[in-house]
Amino acid sequence: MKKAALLGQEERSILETELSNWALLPNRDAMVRSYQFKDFKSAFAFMTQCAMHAEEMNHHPEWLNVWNRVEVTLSTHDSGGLTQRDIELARAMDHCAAHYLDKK
Ligand code: H2B
Repeated sequence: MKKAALLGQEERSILETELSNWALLPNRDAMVRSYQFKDFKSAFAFMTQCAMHAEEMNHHPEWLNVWNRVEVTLSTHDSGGLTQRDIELARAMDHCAAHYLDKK
């Protein structure tokens, strides 16, 4: 598959608008967000739903779960940095999270 192009400056400004809960890492071309749910069950249900999306998109998060918290790092390994694929996965994850965060 052709390598996805790295995001340009213009495209990265979405991190200040729609995806303002995400932040750029200082030491790596990647974006991070932390989600906090009401308990482990919600956190894991969220992860299960995200896993299905990730597999469908063939784009996978780096993540860490500690009880009700899920820390996510997104970057396109094949391209060595942020691409549109990360934006799409971030959107999908935020969409899934909204469902569980509402029930906090
Ligand atoms: N996930 C992420 N985050 N970046 C990738 O470059 C990537 C992936 N590539 N999931 C896919 C799978 C690739 O490794 C397979 C071989 O298609």
